[in-house]
Amino acid sequence: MKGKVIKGIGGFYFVKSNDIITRGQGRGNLKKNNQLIKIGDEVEYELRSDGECIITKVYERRNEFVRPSISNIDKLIVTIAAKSPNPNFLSIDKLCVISEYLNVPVIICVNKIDLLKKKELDKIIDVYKDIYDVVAVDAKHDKGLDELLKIIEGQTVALVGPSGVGKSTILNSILPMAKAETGEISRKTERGKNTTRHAEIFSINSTTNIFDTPGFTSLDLPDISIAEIRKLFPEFSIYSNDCKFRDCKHINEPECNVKLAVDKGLISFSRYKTYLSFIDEIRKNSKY
Ligand SMILES: Nc1nc2c(ncn2[C@@H]2O[C@H](COP(=O)(O)OP(=O)(O)OP(=O)(O)O)[C@@H](O)[C@H]2O)c(=O)[nH]1
Ligand SMILES: [Mg+2]
Ligand SMILES: [Zn+2]
Repeated sequence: MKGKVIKGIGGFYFVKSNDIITRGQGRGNLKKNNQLIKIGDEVEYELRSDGECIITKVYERRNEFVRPSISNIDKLIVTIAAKSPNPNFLSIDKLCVISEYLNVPVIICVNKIDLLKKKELDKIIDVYKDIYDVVAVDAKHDKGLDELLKIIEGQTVALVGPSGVGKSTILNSILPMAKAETGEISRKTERGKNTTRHAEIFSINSTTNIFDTPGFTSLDLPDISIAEIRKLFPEFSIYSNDCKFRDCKHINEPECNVKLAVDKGLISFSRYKTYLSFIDEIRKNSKY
């Protein structure tokens, strides 16, 4: 039988097929390495006499993420809080770069807009509004979710982002029957407490699905070279054709049109700073 893995807990997976959910485990080779089955996987499974199932095969994935360990999504909702916790632009941009690398479109969802003045909020939105779809919401008070719903209608999307930004609250606001657990952020550190422990897929309607995922603390860049990373900043592309050197890396080459665009404020300085620090990170990790 064919089904979809919608949740995994402690070596058990929950496979959904025609609205029936069966608990099971991976067979042999699949079982040895839990990472081999990801939430979102289309799988082949066999029912056992005790009502549980054995997953025998994972079908080819359209795409797969390492962290969170999910697969087969149409869009990634990079979720941030306007405040508490404050946005960490490096980790936001890392998620964007990973998604670009996998060819998965990004939506930036700024939550907790009730906690920040409009002027301050616009500074965050301005960094992304010309690059990605940006939605601003206040999930605690059910504001702005209609626009998010419009963008994700008919698709399978995943809420990802640091602990405490409100991913599970957004899910509950869209789908109250999800009843996902939410947790206060720490007053002292202003960080979330890793309330959500497992990725899980929730169906909003027959064609729209949303993954809630655990917050993360650190992420690795995809395994790419310095020459490749610039392609993962989509806003560079319209300027880079006019750099003097065709292979310009936009670091300190003369007549670099990307740097010029940064100086003119046409490319966000925050994003460019991220770009330079990703280059450093690749250099440090490179074996050569
Ligand atoms: N003021 C305000 N608080 C919010 C909003 N959305 C969520 N919160 C609060 O933020 C805290 C964290 O929310 P969660 O939904 O648990 O965050 P999460 O991203 O799922 O966190 P993890 O599961 O740990 O990754 C809770 O106390 C929520 O009530 C919002 O729009 N405004
Ligand atoms: Mg959560
Ligand atoms: Zn350049």
